[in-house]
Amino acid sequence: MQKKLNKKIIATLLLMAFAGISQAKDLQKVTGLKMPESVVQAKDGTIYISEINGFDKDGDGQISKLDRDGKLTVFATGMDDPKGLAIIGDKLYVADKTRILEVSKDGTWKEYTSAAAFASKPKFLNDLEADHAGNLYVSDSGDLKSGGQIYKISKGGSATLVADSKNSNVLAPNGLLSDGPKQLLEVDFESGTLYRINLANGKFTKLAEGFGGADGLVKTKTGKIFISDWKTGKIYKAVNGKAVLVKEGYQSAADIALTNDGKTLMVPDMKAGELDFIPAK
Ligand SMILES: [Ca+2]
Ligand SMILES: [Ca+2]
Repeated sequence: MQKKLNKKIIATLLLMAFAGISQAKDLQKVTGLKMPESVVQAKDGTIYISEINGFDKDGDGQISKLDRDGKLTVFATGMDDPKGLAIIGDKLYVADKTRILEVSKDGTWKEYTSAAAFASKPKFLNDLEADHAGNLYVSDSGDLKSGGQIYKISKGGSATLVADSKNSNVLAPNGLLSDGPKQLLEVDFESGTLYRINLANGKFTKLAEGFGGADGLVKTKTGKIFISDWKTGKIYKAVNGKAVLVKEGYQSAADIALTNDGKTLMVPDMKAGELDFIPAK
C-alpha cells in the first residue's frame, strides 16, 4: 500500500514538473527597455536582452533577462554599448562596442577579446555568432557606411580577420549566421545585401538584396531566412533572391533571433524600447 502511494506521489510530482515545463507563460511583448539591440534564448528558456542605453555612452549598457515566468530583471551591468549576443556552453558572449565580453551565470563578466586584439581597432562591433565548434564571429560595422570588417574569434579569444573593406562587398557588415562549418551568411547595413561567405577562401556570393538597413539574420530549421531592417522598422523574408515583407511598423527592428523551438521571432525594437514576439512563418 505504502509503495503504491509512493508511486502515485512520484507520478503526480513528475506530471507537475512536466506541466511546469510545457506551461511556461506565453511570450508577451516587453516594454521599458533601454535601447535593446539583440536577444538570445538559452537552453533553459531564459531570454537575454542587450541594452545599449545611452548611445556612445560608456558604462551604462546592460544585459537584462526574461525568465520563463515572464519576469524581467537586470542580469549584468557596466557595459558600454552591448549589441550582439551568443551563448557557448554556460557562458554568454557580448559584442560590446570595441571588445568581446564573456559573462558568467552570475552576471559577472570579463573581457574575452580586447579592442587591441583586433588587427584593426573596431569602431562598432555589432553582431556576434557562435558556430558548433565554439568559435565566435563578429561584425564591425565601421562608421555604418564603410570601413567595416568581420573577424573570427577562436576559443580563448584570439581574433583573426575574415574580411575587411579591401573587399568591395564589405561596407558595414551587420547580421551574421553560421551556416555549417565552412560558411557564414552575412547582411550589410549599408547595402541591404545578403551574402554567403566561404570561410576557406573569404569569397563572397550575393544571395539576395533589398533588405534596407539590414540588421538581424536568422534561418529556421526548414531553411527560411528572416532579416530585419533597422532603418525602416521592417521584417523581411528572403525568397528567390528578393526581400518579401513579413511585418512593418517597428521604429527600428534591430537584431532578431529565433526562440529555441524555432517557432517565434524575437524582435528588439530599439527606439521603442520593446521586445516583440511574432510567428516565424
Ligand atoms: Ca551605452
Ligand atoms: Ca545588429
